[in-house]
Amino acid sequence: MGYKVAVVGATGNVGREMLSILDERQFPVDECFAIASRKSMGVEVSFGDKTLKCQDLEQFDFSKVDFCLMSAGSAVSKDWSPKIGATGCIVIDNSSCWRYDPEVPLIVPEVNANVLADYMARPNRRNIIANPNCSTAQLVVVLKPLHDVAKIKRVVVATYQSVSGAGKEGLDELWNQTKGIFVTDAPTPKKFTKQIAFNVIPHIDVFMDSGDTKEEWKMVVETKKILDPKIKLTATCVRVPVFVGHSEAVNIEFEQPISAEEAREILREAPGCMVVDKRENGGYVTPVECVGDFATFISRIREDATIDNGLNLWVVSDNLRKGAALNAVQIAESLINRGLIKKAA
Ligand code: 11C
Repeated sequence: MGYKVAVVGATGNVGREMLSILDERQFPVDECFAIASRKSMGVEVSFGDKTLKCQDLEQFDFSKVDFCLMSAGSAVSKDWSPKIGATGCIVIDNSSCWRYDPEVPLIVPEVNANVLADYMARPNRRNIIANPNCSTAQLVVVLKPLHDVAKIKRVVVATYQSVSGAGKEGLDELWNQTKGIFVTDAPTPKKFTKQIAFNVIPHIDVFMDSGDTKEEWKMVVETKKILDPKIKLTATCVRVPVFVGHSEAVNIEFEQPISAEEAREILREAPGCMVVDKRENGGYVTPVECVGDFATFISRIREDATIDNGLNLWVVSDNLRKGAALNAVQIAESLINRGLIKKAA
């Protein structure tokens, strides 16, 4: 008595995580379909203890499924998400293609799942729900419970983003360069603009006219759409030689006073958050420790004495999970738990 789910982009890093998370969370799946481009037809992917053979996106009948978890890049989403949505299937889209469309809800369930009821009541909805960028998802999960108590005025964030955010090519480039530096010569950068092994690069996505990168712009626009348009946010997004797990150094200015101890207590109770904050050697979380976890970890919670009502935090999460696959599955769970979805015939 479950649902039929299609994962589009099933051979990619995020697609594989989607399949794994559906199984780990015992999502009520009656039937699961792995969908990919024609060149990956027949490729096998794991779904729990089963193996699924990829089917061709162009040939698949989406009218027979309830949910389509879409992670095949913006170009595919632009073309396919509206077509799939038109069949009645709910598309949860992980690309940046639909996020900024005012008709499409952008959802992080711990923050704004309440928006879903209005959306599902709209007769002319396109059946597309957007997943945010990974660096935004983990940030807003932490900002929301603090905002509810002390109202956030301004956020200054610096990110330390893993290469898996750039897909398999990003992972391969870090691996090959790291080996190359010791064994022969480091291969010339292809996916990244400069050497990523033993280096950091203050550039993710394209440059905008303002001088910000699009990754930085996304953090601003998405935080406003998901949490509160009044929050001012400025970001510097940096690629670091870490395989999986994005980290963020976050400075927050609040309207009302809030102590580090109060923030720690609030975050301990907050959905999706896990506080690990001992003021001793190793009493904080680093990206390698968050891999494979569902939580967003918060460490180094302390007051910023240079401003009124200021706090500093260190936030770490698995970017392929909370930043992508987990959030998408949670959106589907929210629709089910709120009684907002009917099963496909
Ligand atoms: C990165 N955040 O780490 C990007 C990946 O808008 O969904 C995800 C891009 C997006 O490179």
